[in-house]
Amino acid sequence: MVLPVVLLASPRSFCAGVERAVEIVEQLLEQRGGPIHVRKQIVHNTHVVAELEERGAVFVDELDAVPDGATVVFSAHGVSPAVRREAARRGLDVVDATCPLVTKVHAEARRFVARGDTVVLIGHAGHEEVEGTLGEAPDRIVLVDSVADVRALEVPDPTKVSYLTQTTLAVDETTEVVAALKARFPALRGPASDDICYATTNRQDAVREVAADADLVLVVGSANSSNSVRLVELARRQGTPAHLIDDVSDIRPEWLAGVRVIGLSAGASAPPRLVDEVITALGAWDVQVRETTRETIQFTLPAAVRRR
Ligand code: 2E6
Ligand code: F3S
Repeated sequence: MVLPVVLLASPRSFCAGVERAVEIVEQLLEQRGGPIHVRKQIVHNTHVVAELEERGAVFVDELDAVPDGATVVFSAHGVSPAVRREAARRGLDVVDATCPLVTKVHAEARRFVARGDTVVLIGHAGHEEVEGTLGEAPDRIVLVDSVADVRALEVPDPTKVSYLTQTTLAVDETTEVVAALKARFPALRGPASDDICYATTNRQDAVREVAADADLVLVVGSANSSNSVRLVELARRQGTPAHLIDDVSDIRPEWLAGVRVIGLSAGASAPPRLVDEVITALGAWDVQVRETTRETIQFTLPAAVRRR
């Protein structure tokens, strides 16, 4: 068997928002001891969740599973104002791990609604980030997922429409949806800069680069991780077979038949060590890093967990 060359996409794996969210839970466990309750998965990765669970984090679906007065962490994907109100009513000690770039989208939603616009949120139904953003003004924000959705859209005043996006969408698909919105609503207004976050954009650029030269693309990430799934779809749209793997054990031998060059990346919520394990298991004879940009962004921790 010919050992493969691995083209390692860079940037890949943890983004600044995930680093911050995981660090918040780790610090709380260290400073206050377990159990620390977390509403929803802190980030959409089975390994991150399992490791934190082992250390004393308790992941719950809703606040009613959190004891009165306990500490609860809000996940990186954000929450609706209704969830914040409920936590306050219950006297819960909230530590908010919402990514600052999601918080920015919530602020835009409130600003656009306040100026009287219907807000069109481009995103995927049922995703926690989308649920949280919609919750800023459920009767004034409408969700669209595609150009077809835009065509079917009815708004009270077509001259007063703004758009926002989920942070983890495919850049190319979103450009098409925004163009369709502009065609239907020429007075459309949007955010000052894209809501698709820097980490999503950078990981897509890097995967595009490796997919062009690879026979197969593997993306480490969990099935419910929107940004990870987008990376697989992007590679496939380029014509390169691609698979999402939670870890090395998901790799099927038949995927590797006749494959000489493997493009490898990881979604923003996938721990770097899982990528190392894949490289080791593939027995690559050469690993070439394809860096499309270098990330330096870091977010500060909330005051509640900052080390004094
Ligand atoms: C929060 C917001 C955006 O499914 P998705 O890609 O949104 O989430 P994760 O947890 O896989 O990635 C990080 C993240 C957190 N992205
Ligand atoms: Fe935030 Fe983007 Fe990561 S929204 S959590 S920096 S994928």
